[in-house]
Amino acid sequence: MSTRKNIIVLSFLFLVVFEVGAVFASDPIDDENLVLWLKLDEKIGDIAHDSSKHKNHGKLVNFDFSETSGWATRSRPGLLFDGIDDYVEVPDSKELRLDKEFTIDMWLKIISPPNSTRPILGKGSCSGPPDYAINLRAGGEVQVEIRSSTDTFIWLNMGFIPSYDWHRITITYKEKYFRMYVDGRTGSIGMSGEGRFIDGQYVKEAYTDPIKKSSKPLCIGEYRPSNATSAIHSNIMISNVTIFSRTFSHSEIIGQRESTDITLVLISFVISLLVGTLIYALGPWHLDKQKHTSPKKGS
Ligand SMILES: [Ca+2]
Repeated sequence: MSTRKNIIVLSFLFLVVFEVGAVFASDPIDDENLVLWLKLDEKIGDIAHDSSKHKNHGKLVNFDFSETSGWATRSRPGLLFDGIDDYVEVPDSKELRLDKEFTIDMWLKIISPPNSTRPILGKGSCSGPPDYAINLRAGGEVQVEIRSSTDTFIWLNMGFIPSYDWHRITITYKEKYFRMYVDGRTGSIGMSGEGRFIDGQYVKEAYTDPIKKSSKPLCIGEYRPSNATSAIHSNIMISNVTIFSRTFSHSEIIGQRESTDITLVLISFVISLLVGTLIYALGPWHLDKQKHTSPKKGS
């Protein structure tokens, strides 16, 4: 077997192993750093089940289970918030009190771009300033907010997210740095705010104080100021919310973790199988073989 043939066969085998691995690696349930995993694909009932080992199930509050409020039943699974009073409350637990390192990863679809800041997800946002939160600013700009134990806070605006379409939002935090991504990319959708690019990634230096760790629940879709009776809500859809107590690797950030993407992996596997077969069938070593055998015929 020629060296060139060995290289092509080994490359092909690597591709197969990589893609089969991608199928099995796409399930985060075995990750010991998984803190919360709300798939939001229930389609029935008023509980958002946590698929992590911690079982921090969320309670749906004020959902009408109509065309404008509740589980999505037509297209992609998810939870639709009416923007009037719908929210999900996940009880406080020690795992949800995030510390020096974490990743929040979720899929978001903006139904109505708000004209003022609205909540997406916040630890404690149902009763005053959150420990950490993801917000939606006027026009549909995603914002991250982190509060310290001394009640100082920082925020970073990620850029405007197009409405009426699903986008993946990923926020990582390690030591004193945020890294923020939309659809696995940094800086692709008009980033703004006070961050700066480091090694091609949009980074915000955070306060060195520890992150605030209140005993308040994690709320999705509601912010209620501590000194006010009225709360604000968001007209959005959300699916596949995960929180990890570690930062994602680059491949996890650019990769996908949806069941539909396993189909894509399988399709690309079949394509690579066909391409591999074609390369093998038409490979240049066949020409080498002809060259080597022809003198024998002549002799
Ligand atoms: Ca409602």
